[in-house]
Amino acid sequence: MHLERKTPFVYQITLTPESFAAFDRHIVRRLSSMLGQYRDQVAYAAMLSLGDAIVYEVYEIARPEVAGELMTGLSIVHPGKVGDEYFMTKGHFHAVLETAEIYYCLRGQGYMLMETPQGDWALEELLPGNVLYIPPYWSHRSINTGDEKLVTFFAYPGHAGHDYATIERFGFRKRVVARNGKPTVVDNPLWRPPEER
Ligand code: S6P
Ligand code: ZN
Repeated sequence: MHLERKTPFVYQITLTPESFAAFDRHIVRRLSSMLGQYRDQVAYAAMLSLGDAIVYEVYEIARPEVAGELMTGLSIVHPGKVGDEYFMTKGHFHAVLETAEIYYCLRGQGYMLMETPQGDWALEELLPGNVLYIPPYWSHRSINTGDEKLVTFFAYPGHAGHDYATIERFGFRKRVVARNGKPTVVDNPLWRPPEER
């Protein structure tokens, strides 16, 4: 456990089975925890009836959740689709909106969909070697558009916290779906501008 450590430490993100043992927490998000997040509810129910597939996993190094610390770890989004919509994370704002985050893509291919509380949106590609800087105020959701796992390293301030409720209720302004086999950005009809909420 890294929580109490007061001296520098190293851990590996070589993705060998042994390297995962370094992490303190392993969070597994399955299809059943994504209720209401995918546009095609019929496809969602049909897929869930066949089994509760893993959509993504998070490995974390535990550190005190206070300003001055950094939370780090790996996010792994599995390949797959619900209907024509790619597997993705729930997505969140940081509870302390004035906190940034870094993602470094190690493997796979996909996108980070981002949005501000005012409704500005952005999409950036996640490919091995890409470093994504997410400024304060931008909510974020990783999306796997490839056919292997999308693996990213993340680092964010210890006191950031998470607000999932806003995204659970309205989703993101855009969705990334497959059209003719290619990732395509479409509007999310359930989204509402802040002044209409
Ligand atoms: C946390 C950071 C990541 C995500 C992870 C899963 O601030 O952005 O560790 O937690 O990618 O996504 P989500 O939306 O389920 O937390
Ligand atoms: Zn975050």
